[in-house]
Amino acid sequence: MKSGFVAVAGRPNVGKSTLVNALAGGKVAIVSDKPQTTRRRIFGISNGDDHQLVLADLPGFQRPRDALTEHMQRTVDSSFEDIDAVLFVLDARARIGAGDRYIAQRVFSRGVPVVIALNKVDRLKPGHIATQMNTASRLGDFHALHPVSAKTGEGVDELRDELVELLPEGPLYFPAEQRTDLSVDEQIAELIREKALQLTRDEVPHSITAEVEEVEEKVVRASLYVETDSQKQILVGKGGSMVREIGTRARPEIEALLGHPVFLDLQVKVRPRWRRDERMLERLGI
Ligand SMILES: Nc1nc2c(ncn2[C@@H]2O[C@H](COP(=O)(O)OP(=O)(O)O)[C@@H](O)[C@H]2O)c(=O)[nH]1
Ligand SMILES: [Mg+2]
Repeated sequence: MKSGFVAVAGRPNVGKSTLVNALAGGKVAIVSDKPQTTRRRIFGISNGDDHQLVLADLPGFQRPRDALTEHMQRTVDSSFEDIDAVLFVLDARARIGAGDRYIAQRVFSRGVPVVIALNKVDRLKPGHIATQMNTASRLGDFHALHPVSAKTGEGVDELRDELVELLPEGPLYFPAEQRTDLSVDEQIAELIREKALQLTRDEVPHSITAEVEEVEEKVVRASLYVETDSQKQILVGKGGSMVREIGTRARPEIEALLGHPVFLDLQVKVRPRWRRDERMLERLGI
């Protein structure tokens, strides 16, 4: 039995969470095209007959601007302790540049093998992929480099095999059927936040957080928090249309998670400056 921990590093939006989901074989981390979608460390667990690969999906490296981003960066730093390897994710569709080199400085100095995943190669021309692989290979002394598409699954099995190879012999750290370390309540809150992120833009996504109040037999009660009244108006929408749409999108995934139909009671609330509120951040597990 091989088992161990791999930290997933990379710029925001390169597809770290999508790749963790693909490697874990199911949705554990929410995904959006908004930066800061991933706010806390989430374990995505790949279980096989001969392995348990625990991937730490992380917020992107960033310069802290408030208590929220400071907590996020602290999470990133501490997640690099006691790991067996780093999975360094790059976006094949973007220019590999200063942002990636900044992260390379941090990941290649850890004394653990670094596997590079060049993500989003779907629908890219082979010549372009080759050029990007060449650029990626100059970022540091990597153990292996895999072109993958987290979206289509291309190259993901090979990448998983490579990572499992790097793990030591070890025990099961989680029950073999478990795919994440988030509680069911936390997973539901994340799914609701994902839908809210998909439907909002500009500064609003940064100001949204979600919390589950209660999961009963047939009802899930949850709240979306924003920081100002005008953000609340946006999230509620005309005659409640926006919050209804968020609920409509989230409910099927919540039902799949719980295994039965539920009514989703979703309220939008204002909590001024929650991003600077240490107690709120602690409550949210950030
Ligand atoms: N075309 C394509 N898009 C991807 C792929 N992986 C992720 N994305 C998209 O990239 C965006 C950011 O993904 P996410 O996993 O949230 O990135 P993260 O910030 O690094 O965790 C989302 O819109 C994803 O749908 C991929 O392999 N191909
Ligand atoms: Mg993410």
